[in-house]
Amino acid sequence: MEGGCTTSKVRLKTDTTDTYVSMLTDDAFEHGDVDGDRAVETIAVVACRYGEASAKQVVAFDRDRDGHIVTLGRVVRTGDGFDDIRAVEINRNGSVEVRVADIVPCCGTPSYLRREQVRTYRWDGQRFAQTDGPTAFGKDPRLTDLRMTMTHQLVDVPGADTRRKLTTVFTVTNAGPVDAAQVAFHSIEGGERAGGDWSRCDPNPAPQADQPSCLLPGVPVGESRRYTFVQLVPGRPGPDAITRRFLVVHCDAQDRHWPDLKRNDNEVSSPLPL
Ligand SMILES: [Ca+2]
Ligand SMILES: [Ca+2]
Repeated sequence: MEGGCTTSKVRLKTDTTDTYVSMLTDDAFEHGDVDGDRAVETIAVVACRYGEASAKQVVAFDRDRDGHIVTLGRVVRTGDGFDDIRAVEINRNGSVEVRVADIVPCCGTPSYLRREQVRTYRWDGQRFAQTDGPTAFGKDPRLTDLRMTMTHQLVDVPGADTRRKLTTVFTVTNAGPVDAAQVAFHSIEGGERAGGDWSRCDPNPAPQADQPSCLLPGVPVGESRRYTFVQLVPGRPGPDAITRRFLVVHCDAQDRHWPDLKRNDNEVSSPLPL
């Protein structure tokens, strides 16, 4: 079994248990002499789907003396530090160049998060070993660590208005290593907007900003910025009011939102149910 995929002793049967088996992908075969015997081998990408993703491996096939197709060896497979195989090519000297990706974007994960590398493998007489290209993805250099703290003030509104005026001040610090061109505040609504930085919010963020409550100019590395939001909230929380999790997210200049290197210090609880 590899990643939930059965790779041997598969039998057809009639019961309803799902058994995931490996099969050839739609990717074109590659042909070339990868073991230096002057005969051409075939390289194929074999995949086995489980859940949303597919486990993939690059396999080299040869022919034995009787002309039967036999497996020469596995070049590489997903799970060895990467999750996807995007392309395969045999280069002029018989090495296999595999374009790998760190993730398989699915389920709302934006595709720009994916990183790709070309890694080269060569048959050493017994197995395929990596001979060129990077061996790891490492930490994504595009991500940063924002931190948020909050102070607030809640005062009665003068006159007949039973509402109260809630002023929240968020201090956002960028612990690095990347400048945050913009910051997106999420889930901070909950009343009538009544001043502070609301008027500075981007009125029309791009879809990749993930529909924040407010998108504002961000915080360079090593610096802090204060953001103030004033809103009029009910004097007594309504029946649907909940303690919200106010969240700050790094957005780049193209409104693309990015994961945080350390997510748990990006959010604070609302000072009252909203
Ligand atoms: Ca060969
Ligand atoms: Ca953080």
